[in-house]
Amino acid sequence: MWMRGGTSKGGYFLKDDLPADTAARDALLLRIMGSPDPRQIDGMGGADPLTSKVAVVGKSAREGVDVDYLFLQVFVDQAIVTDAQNCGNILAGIGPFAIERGLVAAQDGETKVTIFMENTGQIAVATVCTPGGKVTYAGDARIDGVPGSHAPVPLEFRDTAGSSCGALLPTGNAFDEVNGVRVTLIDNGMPCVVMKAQDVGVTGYESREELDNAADLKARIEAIRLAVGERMNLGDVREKSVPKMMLVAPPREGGAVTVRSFIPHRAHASVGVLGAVSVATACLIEGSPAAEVASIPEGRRKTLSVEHPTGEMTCVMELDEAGQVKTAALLRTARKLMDGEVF
Ligand code: NQM
Repeated sequence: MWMRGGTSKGGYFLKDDLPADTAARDALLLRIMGSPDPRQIDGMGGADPLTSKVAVVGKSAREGVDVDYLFLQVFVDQAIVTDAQNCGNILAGIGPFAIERGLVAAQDGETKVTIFMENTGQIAVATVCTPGGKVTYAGDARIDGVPGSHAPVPLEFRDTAGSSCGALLPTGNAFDEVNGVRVTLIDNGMPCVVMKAQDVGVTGYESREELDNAADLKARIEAIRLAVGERMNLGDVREKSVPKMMLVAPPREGGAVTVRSFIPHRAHASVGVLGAVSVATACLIEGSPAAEVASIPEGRRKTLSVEHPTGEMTCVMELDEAGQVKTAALLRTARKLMDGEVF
């Protein structure tokens, strides 16, 4: 099934429909997407990392969990398929897909689907609109970066800290200095390097195109990324799509912070879901570069609007008594685009 999940798009497969051998599976997925090729002309990929994504879904044997979800990023112009990152946008389509494929029984009204995210070993709960026991994609919810309105798919994340890096702050520091730039190395569901846009010579309000054309900036950011891989417990990140590089600036539209992200070699058209959660978390860390530019409301339940190139993404964060983020919730939508056979 081909679906849009949040602001991304990709192929959703039943685990049993793909080869069990990883090398054979990856070779098939490269062929399906048309990679490696900058235009992905001989495949389904949209010549953009945001539309060259795959979800592998199966019924879960874990207690209290409905389905297991493995996310795979298929590189556009390199023959790489990586499971080194999760994806909260593609996650938005998992609940509807699981119900459509009969992995989860739908209730009348709405159906909660508990999802084990295999990439990071964590749980998310999606609420899917199922009037009359059938998935509907129609509704009034709007998310920035997607035209029109659709059925809401609220997502709730628990205990995402240290998903891939082993700790929220893998170096234990609110910031580290790398190549002369103060950066927060953080992972609250997505490994991210968060720095002030002005510290790398931009405003943080640039468009995706402007950032994608800024060759010097990209080279500087990539040098920082390669330098921090080991420190973030991610190893050699040359062929990985993490960490994501996050450039923050003060909000301009009444939100909490503005972000421009590299994922990691192209600028994001909006912002990733878990990427936004990780940036919002960095804003709550005293002494971090993000905290210096962010505007944070009082209280243990914080609604943080993360402004991005095509609008904003609202993260609702619950903090515990020690001020640590306990849960994060976001609104996404998803839509079934095609159900059939791919070659
Ligand atoms: O951070 C793009 C996306 C993502 C990831 C990326 C995402 C997340 O927008 O949870 O959703 O960062 O590669 O789909």
